[in-house]
Amino acid sequence: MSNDTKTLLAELGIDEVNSGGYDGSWLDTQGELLESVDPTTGQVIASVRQAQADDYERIAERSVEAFHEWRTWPAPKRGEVVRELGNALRDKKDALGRLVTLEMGKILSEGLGEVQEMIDMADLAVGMSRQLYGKTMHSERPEHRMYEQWHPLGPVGIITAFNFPVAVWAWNATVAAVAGDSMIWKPSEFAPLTAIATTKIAHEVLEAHGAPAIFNLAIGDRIEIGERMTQDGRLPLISATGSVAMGRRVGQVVAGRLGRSLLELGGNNGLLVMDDADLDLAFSAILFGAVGTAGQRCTTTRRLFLQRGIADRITERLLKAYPTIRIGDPMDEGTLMGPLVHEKAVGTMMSAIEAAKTQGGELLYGGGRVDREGFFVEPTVVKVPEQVPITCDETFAPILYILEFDDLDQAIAMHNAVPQGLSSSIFTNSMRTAERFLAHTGSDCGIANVNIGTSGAEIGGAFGGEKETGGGREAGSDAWKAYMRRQTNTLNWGTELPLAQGVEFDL
Ligand code: UN1
Repeated sequence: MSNDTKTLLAELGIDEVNSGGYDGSWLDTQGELLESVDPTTGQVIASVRQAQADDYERIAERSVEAFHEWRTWPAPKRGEVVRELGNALRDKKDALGRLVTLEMGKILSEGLGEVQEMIDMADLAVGMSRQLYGKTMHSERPEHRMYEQWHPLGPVGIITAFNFPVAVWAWNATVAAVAGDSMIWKPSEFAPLTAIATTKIAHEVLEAHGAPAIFNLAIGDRIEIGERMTQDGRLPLISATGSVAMGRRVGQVVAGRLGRSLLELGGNNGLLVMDDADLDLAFSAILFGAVGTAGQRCTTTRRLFLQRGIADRITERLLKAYPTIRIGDPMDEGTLMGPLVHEKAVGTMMSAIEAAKTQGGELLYGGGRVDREGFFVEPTVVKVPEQVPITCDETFAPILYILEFDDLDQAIAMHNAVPQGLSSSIFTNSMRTAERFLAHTGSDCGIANVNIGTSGAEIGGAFGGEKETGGGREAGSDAWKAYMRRQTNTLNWGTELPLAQGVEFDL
């Protein structure tokens, strides 16, 4: 391990072996050792002693206690704590961003961007803490008042994926905190160290403000922690990010106990380029969308729809650019693409490429593994004659499928003919075409952009998608409502008791 890495881990309080459970203090967990592997080298960075059932029980109990105290704090006071969390993240932005890069392999600029996303969320949530508005209605009865209030909901279960190991926690945690909730975080088993570092930062902020331990952590396996959390009636909301298979399970189990789930699952994002588009803009967006984060964003551009008139020009330009993409250590300045997260992801990518070939796809670029240590692959371009089974799947890897089309209606139909519905975009200079794409008969996704790529959404909007993407909305806009319970109040300040709907009931 380099001295730089040692200094980094020391700065963030990461030891050689770390506890995987936190409930206000770090638990003496006894579960199996989980190794965190640097995908750039394949070497172990540090290990985590996972939480087990009894640890989980303790964490859940303490989270309920923390909730009971935290909900009595006025929302703007809760906002002040979240402001301090944002400031603490500002102080640690460089170190935490580096740890994200080290542990999951996204390039440093994106690792830092991820921490920036947490800071932005904290700022947004501070504002929200004074804007948890309910509506006032006009009662149909005289001398009555009707209104709604939003109350804290309870301890929230947060399940996150490796690809945005800390930003997605912040989408949930900052909003849940101002909403008055405590939480239990089950991070990805492929990014446990960033979760520990984040929890340590949050812990200091809570301590400094005498706040209860609302930001709890349970690192452990799917059965021991994930299932237990999903089945736990003490958690009224489970917010989960990850695969469709995982979300289906979480959704079913939580629905079975009539709890709420907020799901952010797979995407299979399409980008349309029309003949009249600004091709320079489109080209840059495709490159970032398809290659950024080594194709491991849920918003990654996976399907590229090119109108016939410009299809060859864009394809040739991409094929010239792909060989110049600098693949390497994500920590090095100038690297554009780091490794995939683990060996299994490399295998999954290779199988998808094979499937594409047997389904009529023509491999235009890449398709292989890069011959070096770690989990590096070539960014890949495959041209497919039409939508085939593999283009309907989300493969978490940098494979871009090119499809050509004649007219917009045909492109929209192909675009929507997949089970997922997260992000989408169109490049055009025609106002009519743009509006047609954004209309109810256009893109069926939760996110639809014009002259902007599919990935890299700002936090101000509600993030999430339709169909198998799960329907959840996180981050900005009114996504906070998922973390609170709505109460409708009707208050009679008169001397009569008129009944609604004109019902008479007199003795
Ligand atoms: C994810 O991949 O789970 O829009 C989230 C984006 C990022 C978030 C991606 N802001 O690409």
